[in-house]
Amino acid sequence: MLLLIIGIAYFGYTKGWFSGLVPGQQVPTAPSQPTTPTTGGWEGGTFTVYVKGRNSLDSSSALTAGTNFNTGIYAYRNGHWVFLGSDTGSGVNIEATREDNGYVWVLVEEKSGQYYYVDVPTTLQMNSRVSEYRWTDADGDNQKEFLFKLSLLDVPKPASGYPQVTFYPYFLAESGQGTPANALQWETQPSDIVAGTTANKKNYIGWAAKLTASKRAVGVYKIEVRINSTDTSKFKLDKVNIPGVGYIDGSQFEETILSSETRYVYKIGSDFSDIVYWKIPEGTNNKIDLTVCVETSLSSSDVIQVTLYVYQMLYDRSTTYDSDSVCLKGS
Ligand SMILES: [Ca+2]
Repeated sequence: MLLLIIGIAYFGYTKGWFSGLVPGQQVPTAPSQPTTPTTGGWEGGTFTVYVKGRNSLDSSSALTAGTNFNTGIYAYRNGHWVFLGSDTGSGVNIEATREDNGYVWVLVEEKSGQYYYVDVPTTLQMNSRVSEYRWTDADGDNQKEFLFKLSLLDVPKPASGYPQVTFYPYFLAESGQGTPANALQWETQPSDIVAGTTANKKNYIGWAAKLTASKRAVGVYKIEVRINSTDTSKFKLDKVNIPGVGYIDGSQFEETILSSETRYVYKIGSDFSDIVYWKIPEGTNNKIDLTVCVETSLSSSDVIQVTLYVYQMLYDRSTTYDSDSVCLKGS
């Protein structure tokens, strides 16, 4: 047995299993992310950067920088954002320095009257030169926007002119298109329900919403259910289906009992970076399931009214909501 252990130990030693344990021997560490390109040293230089917008839900649609959305190219130097230039549709020459380490940041944000949300996941997926983004205020207007980190490393030098890089930010067309009431509409407004007098009866209220047209999206930041009663022995919010978030248990809503009603609030987010976007791609059913399940323990004369509120954030951060009510009756 002892021989076996010594044998394994010796074998392990020859394989370097214990190299990190030997005093004085350097422990190998994972290489840190290179800040210079592997082929030659990064020296900076002038680059022509093109920013070409695309519609995530409409591959035939091209969006022009400066016309359909705002953009700017920034470097992050010594803790400060430095504006380098902006493409207005035909490319812009920017000068990157050695300290930029081969990266610049492309700011992308909505433009007044153009009704587009920035689609971050699709932008990351469709640009091999972009691996991360930030949600920050780089242009100093006290509002955050998305910035995508664009690699300038290993860009081939053309026979003439500057090395060229094209960045494709993706966008979602906002459903309202300038009319907030159109951003979200009811697809199904259920009739009142006879819940009966059975205790803990589960009542599924089959609300559904729709967008004005396919190939559009709406940002949603809050869901609220209001019940016109304060007697919580008669009802319980069981579940709410919130597309893009989940079939959320009523216990995850914040309950507030007011003088004549009880409110349940589920806050999804507060700005473009953390809200959900309900999308209707072309050829898909324009129906957004918002089923709400309320448990009731009613007497035959009870009637409680349940109202669903859906709060939306439009392309320009303005907000709107839709609501609809259904009564649950004891008989
Ligand atoms: Ca800003």
